[in-house]
Amino acid sequence: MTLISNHLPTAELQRLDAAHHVHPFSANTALGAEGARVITRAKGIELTDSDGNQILDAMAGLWCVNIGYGRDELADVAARQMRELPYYNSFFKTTHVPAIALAQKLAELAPDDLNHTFFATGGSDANDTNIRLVRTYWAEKGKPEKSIIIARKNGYHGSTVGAASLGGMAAMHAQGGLPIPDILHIGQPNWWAEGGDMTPEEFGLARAQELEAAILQKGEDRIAAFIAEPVQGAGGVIVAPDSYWPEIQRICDKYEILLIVDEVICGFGRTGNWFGSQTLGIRPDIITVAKGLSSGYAPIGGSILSDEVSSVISATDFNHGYTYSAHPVAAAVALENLRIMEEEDIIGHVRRTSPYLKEKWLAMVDHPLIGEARILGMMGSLAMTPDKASRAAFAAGPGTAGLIARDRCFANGLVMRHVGDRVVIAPPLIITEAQIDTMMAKATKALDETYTELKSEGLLKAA
Ligand code: PXG
Repeated sequence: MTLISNHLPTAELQRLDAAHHVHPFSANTALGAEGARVITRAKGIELTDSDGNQILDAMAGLWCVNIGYGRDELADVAARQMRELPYYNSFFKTTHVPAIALAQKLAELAPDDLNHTFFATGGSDANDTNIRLVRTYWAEKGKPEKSIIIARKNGYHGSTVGAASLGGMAAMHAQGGLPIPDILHIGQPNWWAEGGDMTPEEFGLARAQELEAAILQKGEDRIAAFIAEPVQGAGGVIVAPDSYWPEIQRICDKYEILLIVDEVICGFGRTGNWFGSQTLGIRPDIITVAKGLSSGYAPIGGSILSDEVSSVISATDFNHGYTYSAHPVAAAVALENLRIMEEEDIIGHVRRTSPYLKEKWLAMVDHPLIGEARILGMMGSLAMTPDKASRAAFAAGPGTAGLIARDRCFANGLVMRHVGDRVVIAPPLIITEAQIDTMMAKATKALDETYTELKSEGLLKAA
C-alpha cells in the first residue's frame, strides 16, 4: 500500500512542499521561504500539526467541515462505495444509486419546489453551471437577449473563470482577463465599511435598490438573474441589515429574473436552518451547494433547481456536465453526512448553541480594537478599527491588523480567518458551549496581543 507519509520531519515536508506544491491564493515564493504549516490529523473541532501542536479550528477547514472531523461512518461509506461502484457517470442514459438517493434527499431538504439537482464537484463549477443554465433557460423561453447576470461587489462565488466573474473580488478580476461579458456588479450591504451617515436599515434598503436601478437601467428584457450569498462569507461575513433581503425579494418578484442563492457556505445548517434562504426568508429559483453538503469529506457540489427552471432546461439537450458530476463515492459520503446531520439533530444543536456564541461574540465590541461584531448562526465577524467612532480603516492599508491577528491566533492555537481587517469564524457546527469558551478565550488573547503590537508599532492610526 502506498502511504502518504507524515513521518518525515516537518522541515523536510516543508521543503518538499515549497519545491513542488503550488498553493491556492498564495504568494508561493514567500510561503515557501516561511514554510507552510503541515496539518496531519484532526478530530472533532481540533487539528494536529506535524509538530504535534493542537489547534482549535474555528473555520471548519474552509467553512465546510460542518459535522466535525474524524467521523468513521463517512470513511466506511466511502470505502464500501469504492468497492461496490467506485465510478460511473450519468451522461449517456445511465445513472447510479448514490446519485438517485442524494438528488431525492436534496429535494426533500431544499425549500419549496426546489426538487432537481445538477451535480458538480464544488461550488465554483456549480456556479459555472448556473451561468450557462440561466442563459440557456431564457434562450429556451425565446428570450436569448436576457443574458446579463447581476452579482455583487465583494461577493465570492468561486475561482473558475465564470464563477470568479460572478464574484466581485477586484484582486481576482485583475488576473486572467475577467470578468466574462454580461456580468454586472452592484454594491454590497456592508454598512460598517460603506454605510456612511445612513443608519444600517437605510443603507440596507439603498443597497437592495441598486438591484432595481440596474434592472431598469439595462432593461428587464436583458437581465437573466441575480446571484448572491445569504451572508457573504469570503467577503468577511457581511450580515446584511434586516431591511436588505425583503427588498431584494420584492424586486426579484416584481421583475422577470431568476434568483440564484449561493448557499455554498450558508447551506447545511450554518445559519440554523438547512439553508440560509430559510433563515432570511428568501425564495430562490436556484440554490448553489457544496462544502457542507459532504462536510468537506469528499468534493461535491451542485445546483438545486425549481420545478419551473428544471422543466425548461430538461426540455432541451443541455450540453454541459463534468466527469465527476454526481461521483458515486462523493454522493454516498454526502448522503451519510446528511443522515448524521438529521439523526444527531445538528441543526437543533446550532439553534440551541448559537445564542450562547452570539452573546459572547457581540460582547467583543467592548474590546478596544473592535468596532463591529456581526453574527448569524455559526458564522461571525469582527471589524477591527483604529477609531470606533468614525469607523475608520487603518492608515497603513487593509490587512494591517488582520495579518497580525491571524498570526496571533495561530500562535495561540486557534484558526480564525481574516478578510482585510475583519476576523471571521465559522466553526464546525458541533461546537459545544465549553469549546466556545475556549475559542473565545483564545480569540480574546490573540486580539489583546494584536492591539499591543499595533500600538507598539505605531499602527493604530486612522486613514
Ligand atoms: N460560493 C461560495 C459562497 C463560496 O464560499 C464557492 C462558491 C466556490 O466553491 P469551491 O468549492 O469551488 O471552492 C465558495 C468557496 C476563503 C475561501 O478564503 C472561501 C471559499 C473558497 C476558498 C477560500 O474564505 N469559498
